[in-house]
Amino acid sequence: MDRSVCAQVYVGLGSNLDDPISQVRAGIALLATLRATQVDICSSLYRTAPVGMTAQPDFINALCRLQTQLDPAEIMAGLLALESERGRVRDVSGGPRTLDLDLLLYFSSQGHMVQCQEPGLTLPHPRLHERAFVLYPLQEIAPGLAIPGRGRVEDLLANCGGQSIEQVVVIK
Ligand code: PH2
Ligand code: MG
Ligand code: MG
Repeated sequence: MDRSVCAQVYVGLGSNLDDPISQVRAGIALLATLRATQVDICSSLYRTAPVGMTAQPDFINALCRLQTQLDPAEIMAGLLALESERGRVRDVSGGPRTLDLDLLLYFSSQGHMVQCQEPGLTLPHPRLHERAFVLYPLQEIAPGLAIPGRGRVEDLLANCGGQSIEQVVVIK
């Protein structure tokens, strides 16, 4: 695939049901099946304490960067279909899930960060800058990345003290 015409997309993976490590590994494999898309790099897997609704099991989180010729809406539709494939049931908002695939950041082939606010699709993801379970793996695979309007990942992480996160599996 010609990378000069590809967008770079960061996707967050999360699971806290039905063998979360296997769910996240399966999620990474499924991302590679998206049309006109390649998985460029994956972070380690992290065990993280639940943020928001705390009365639920710990999560396994990871992050992938994709090279894609799909536009944001197409990627989003693809991610929702993959979540369904892993048996995702949307009952409790922010509650336990087999597999969550979040479109976090979308950089056009010219390197511009796409911003959009539409029902069902907000870019950048509205809460990524305050979540250690996103920022930590982001720092691992894209050190020095700055999120326009928010700042450098390393600086944002400094404000996430108290969010428990532990590296569990390194994928090489
Ligand atoms: N996802 C949420 C809410 N809280 N907490 C952790 N640790 N990891 C998640 O992926 C997560 C969460 C909603 O998507
Ligand atoms: Mg999420
Ligand atoms: Mg989600």
